[in-house]
Amino acid sequence: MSQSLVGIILGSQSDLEVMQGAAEQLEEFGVPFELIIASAHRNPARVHAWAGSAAAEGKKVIIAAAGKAAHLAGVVAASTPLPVIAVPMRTSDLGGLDSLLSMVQMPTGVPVATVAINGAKNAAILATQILGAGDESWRKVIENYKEKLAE
Ligand code: RP5
Repeated sequence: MSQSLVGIILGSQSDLEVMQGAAEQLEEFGVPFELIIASAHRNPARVHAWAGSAAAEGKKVIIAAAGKAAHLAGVVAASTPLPVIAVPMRTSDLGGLDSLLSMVQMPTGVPVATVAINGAKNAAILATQILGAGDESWRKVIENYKEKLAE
């Protein structure tokens, strides 16, 4: 199996259905990825260990999806030099505005790139674009994708 270039981390099993959209898009692009479920609240040690070793393992980008008081992307960003893309999950009480504000309002110094509420597919596209910034073959994948979009 190829080395994972993208790491996807979900705060809960309940985020998986939406985040399949990111996994499917990466599969379509041929980007190798790893997906784990670990909560910043329930499994902080596991999150810290996973994020802390991601760069050394060869990952280039992280996608972190969580809902409600969604600390996960920020916690991951605190533990890795890799770029982190945050996906705010739609929630039953506040519609995902809670998740969105928790992610997009990161204080200066620890940025995360936040996509739309439930924006799983965009997270995968952005992750591949980040790969493409330093690798011609991934850039070509995005160019082909954009050509198809325009058709
Ligand atoms: C967050 O709380 C998860 O990311 C999920 O979106 C939300 C609800 O989690 P569950 O109670 O469904 O496990 O930690």
